[in-house]
Amino acid sequence: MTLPLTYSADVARARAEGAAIVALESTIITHGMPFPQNVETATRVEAEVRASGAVPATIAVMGGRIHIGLSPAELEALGQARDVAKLSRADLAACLALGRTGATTVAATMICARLAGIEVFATGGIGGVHRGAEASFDISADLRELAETPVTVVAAGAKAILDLPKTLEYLETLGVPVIAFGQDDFPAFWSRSSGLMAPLRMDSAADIASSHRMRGRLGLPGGQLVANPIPVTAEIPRAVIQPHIEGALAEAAARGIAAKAVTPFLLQRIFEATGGASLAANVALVLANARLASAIATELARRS
Ligand code: PSU
Ligand code: MN
Repeated sequence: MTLPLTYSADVARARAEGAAIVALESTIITHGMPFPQNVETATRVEAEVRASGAVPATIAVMGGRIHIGLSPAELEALGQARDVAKLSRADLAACLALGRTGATTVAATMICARLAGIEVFATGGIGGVHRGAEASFDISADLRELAETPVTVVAAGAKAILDLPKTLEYLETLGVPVIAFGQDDFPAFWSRSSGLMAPLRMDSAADIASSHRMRGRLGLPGGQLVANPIPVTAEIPRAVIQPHIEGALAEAAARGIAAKAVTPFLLQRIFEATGGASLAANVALVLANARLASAIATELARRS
């Protein structure tokens, strides 16, 4: 049985040459940002990876196949499509088996990246433990994926729509290394600090690459979460973003939004409430994550 994988020409070439490749997710395109900013951002992120010396591989399921690397036309079509399925670990096989199309979350993108031999993945924010999880049990499958699948994920931490202390506790329980890049604090997406200490700190891509390889040598499953703070110039202070987060959470509760719809609903509401500000910050942090992920992938490729 061959895997239902389709590589773009660029990614196929990079694989043959052993060049650095950075995986990129597609749920951020379909459920994380509005059109047309989603397509513009995805295109800029790919360009940033290239400018940093690596090859971008945006991952999505289309027509029952896992696409590793999308053409500009495919990216545009995905960004404009309505009601695209959001695929996490639980949804991936069914979507493929039934010949459907869907966007991959952090968890599903990690699974696909691993199948394609890609070790590094850049995104904006990961899913986590939701506020009120003690009642709702809403904990993103992204966390367990980090414990299972050997891909280093570069994100700007997690959004304060989540319960960040519980998210860090849960990652510790799962044995996932959480590495703040260049600072001691765990970043909170739009803000550089969550007010919580990250369990680990590293200051170079080389160190992150070394610990990625060491986990493999030890036979430990799972990857690493690299939490890269948003650039200073793009930061939105916690006090400014907090009321918008509270408003979105209250509305989600009042409307009974649940399960997979929670994260997209909150992101959409916060975009609307903050206008251009949150979107500009989001774009800046994804670009910064793309640069760091490219540096890590370059280190890993050099050592292979
Ligand atoms: N958090 C963000 N932006 C995003 C997501 C999360 O700040 O776009 C997306 C990612 O694809 C992530 C998914 O993997 O939402 C998590 O969804 P859930 O909480 O339903 O697992
Ligand atoms: Mn959930």
